[in-house]
Amino acid sequence: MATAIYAIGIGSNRRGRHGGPADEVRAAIAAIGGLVAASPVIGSAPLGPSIRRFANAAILIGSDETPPVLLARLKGIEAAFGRRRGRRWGARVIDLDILLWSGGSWRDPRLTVPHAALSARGFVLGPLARIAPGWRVPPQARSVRQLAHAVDRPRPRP
Ligand code: PH2
Ligand code: MG
Ligand code: MG
Repeated sequence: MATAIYAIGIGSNRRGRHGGPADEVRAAIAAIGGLVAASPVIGSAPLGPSIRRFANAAILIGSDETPPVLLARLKGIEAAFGRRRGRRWGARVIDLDILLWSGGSWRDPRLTVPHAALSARGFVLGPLARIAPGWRVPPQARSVRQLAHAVDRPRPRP
C-alpha cells in the first residue's frame, strides 16, 4: 500500500510526440503511474498570455515518494515529453503540478503544497472536483467542491 496520495494537475497546449494536447495529457497519466483516479480530459481557454487552448486533467496517485522526490520525477517526465524551460507562461507540451498531498502542507524553496494558485484556477479545480470533491485543502480546510464553486463566482453578489 502506498504511504501517500497525491493530486496532480496536468495541462498541455502544444502538440508533442504523442499527438495533440489531449493525447499528451493521456500519455502523461500513463507515464506517472500509480493511478487511483483520473478526471476526464477537459478543454479550457488559456488563462494568461498564451493563445492556444489547453487540455487539462487531474489525477490521484498512490506513492511512497516525499513531495520533493515526486517533484523531481515529474520534472523528469516533463523533460522526456520535450518541455522546454524558459518563458514562464509559454506554450507547453506538458505541465505537471503537485496540487495536494495527503500528508497536508509542504514548503521548501522549490515547492509549495497545496499548489499556491490552486484556489484561483478553475481549469485545475474543475477536473479536481470530479475526482476529489471532499478533499479539504489546508490551511482553511475548505473542500475542493467549495473552492470550485467559489472560483466560478469570484465576486460576492450584492
Ligand atoms: N496553465 C498555465 C497558464 N494558463 N490555462 C489553462 N486553461 N490551463 C492551464 O493548464 C494553464 C493555463 C501555466 O501553468
Ligand atoms: Mg501549471
Ligand atoms: Mg508547472
